[in-house]
Amino acid sequence: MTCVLRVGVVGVGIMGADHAERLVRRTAHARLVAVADPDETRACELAGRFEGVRATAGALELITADDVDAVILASPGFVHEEQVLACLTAGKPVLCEKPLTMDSQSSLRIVRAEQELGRRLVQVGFMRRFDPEYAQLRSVLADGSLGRTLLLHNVHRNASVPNADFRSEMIVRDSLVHEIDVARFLFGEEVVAIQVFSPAPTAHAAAGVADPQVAILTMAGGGLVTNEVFVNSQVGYEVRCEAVAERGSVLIGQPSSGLYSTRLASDGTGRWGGSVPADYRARFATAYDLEVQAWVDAALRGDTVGPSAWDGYAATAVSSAGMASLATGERVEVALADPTEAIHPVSHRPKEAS
Ligand code: ISE
Repeated sequence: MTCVLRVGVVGVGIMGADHAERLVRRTAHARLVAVADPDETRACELAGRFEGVRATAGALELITADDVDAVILASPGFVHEEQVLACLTAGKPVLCEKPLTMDSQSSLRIVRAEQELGRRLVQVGFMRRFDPEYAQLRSVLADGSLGRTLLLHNVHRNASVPNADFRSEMIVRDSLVHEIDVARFLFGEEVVAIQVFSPAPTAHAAAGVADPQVAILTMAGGGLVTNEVFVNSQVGYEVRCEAVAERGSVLIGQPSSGLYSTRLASDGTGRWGGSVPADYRARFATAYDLEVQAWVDAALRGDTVGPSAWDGYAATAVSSAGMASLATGERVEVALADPTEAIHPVSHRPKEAS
């Protein structure tokens, strides 16, 4: 058995650079060997921060390279299908950032290609599943002590979005998609319908962008999930979740720090409190570390764990329905393929509550 996984990272934007740093500094049994990006200058700049890492403009060249055992895709969603399929053809484990692809048909092609191959190679980057609080919440709900789960309330706020290209649809496809996966993960069921509401937008959103949005998901067993997604909240990255069950509720993601701090405010009064994380890298640092370590460890064992291609496909199918709902305000049913087409239809399914 190989004891070090040689990894290539495709895409050198915020997440690609973060994963490269993580692989080099904080991941055991992994070695970053190459980074790829169509912007070769940026790729060289990232590679140059580390010893012995090469840069290329060609994602496919990196994926097929002999010295790359496994690949992290942190490229934009519209190139994922081609790149994930290339990893499958090369027989290499791939950790693909969300969304798996831009629409459900292309995600389904990945599910089918993996099934044809006969073994799992795809892990989708829904990192909340690796966050200790989300994992604990799932265990509490799954052990049945609170009875059946009835409701989830998710809050997802970003301080701001990187550019004016971040339109209303992207709030559904790139941001809400995390909460869609959370709903599937915590309920252990598929989402059967979605309705997206657009309240009066904040003055901080680009013209014509519906921000914030509220999306209501209906789960297969009848449970409901409310999701507030607000990507120009100005404040910071706030992500929390409250589950309501028959005999109690559980809230995670409350701001906390080991420090109780006080300070004198400019108006002369004493204040207490901490800071809000600036973005997802800080808020989910532990989750990302655990996610990548689990991926590396599994790849070295010849295995794949975590959110599957089916999970990526199902989330994409719900967000596609969400984009249709955003356009009309109507509730849209989610059509999913036959789950037996997947190798692992619903991963991490909670045990039946007693
Ligand atoms: C970004 O792509 C992410 O994945 C973040 O977690 C999310 O909060 C943000 O809204 C997305 O743009």
